[in-house]
Amino acid sequence: MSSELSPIDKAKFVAAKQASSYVEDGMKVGLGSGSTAAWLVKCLGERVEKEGLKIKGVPTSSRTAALAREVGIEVISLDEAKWLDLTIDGADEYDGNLNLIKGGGGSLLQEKIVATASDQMIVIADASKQVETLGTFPLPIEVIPFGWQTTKTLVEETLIGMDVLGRKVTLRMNGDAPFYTDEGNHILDMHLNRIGNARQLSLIVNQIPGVVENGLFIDICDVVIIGFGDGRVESR
Ligand code: ABF
Repeated sequence: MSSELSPIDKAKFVAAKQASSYVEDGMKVGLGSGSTAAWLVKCLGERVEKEGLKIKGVPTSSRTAALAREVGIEVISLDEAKWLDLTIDGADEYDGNLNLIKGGGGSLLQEKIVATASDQMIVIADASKQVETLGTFPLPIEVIPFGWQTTKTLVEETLIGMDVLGRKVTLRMNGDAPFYTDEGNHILDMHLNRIGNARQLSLIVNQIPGVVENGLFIDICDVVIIGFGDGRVESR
């Protein structure tokens, strides 16, 4: 599967392949969204076919659910699972403390719920996702559709007012037309460049009326498996 891949796809594949080896028969596994997590689902599908691996998968997006069924993984709801042994998902950024920015694909809410309801969370990522300080990638914030433009203003004014960042915050909707999540909410992208105190920012943003959740994953990730274009894999 890996011989003719581009360097970026090879990096994602080798990280996913390594992570798939952590999955044991009978596990209830949270399955992430995004292209790296799609490689994981494919690797698990190969184990279903070759070893008869039997797991129950809880997808974090409708796209992941479709792919999991396609490769023969039994898909159940989070409520049917009640709790998960392991969640494996991608990320947009990870820092030295294994804190993450996730949600670039618009599934942050289900991803955060599933990751939190797991004994262990493993992130799989190509090496380009590693950052010194979170924030280069725009921070996705999920807001309910009711008054979302007012919520956008509230978020800007709250952050600037509280001088959490001490500089102008630029908020943009994800694309031109409203981007709807699986739950029918909207995603705002907060362009911060760098986030000095991710834990504090996450707590403040989630207190703003209309905000459902944000893409900062603080103290949730246990291991990051990093793939490189030359086929190397590292864990931290
Ligand atoms: C999901 O996939 C999201 O949380 C994250 O934004 C995205 C990463 O996508 P990719 O693996 O394609 O870089 O994990």
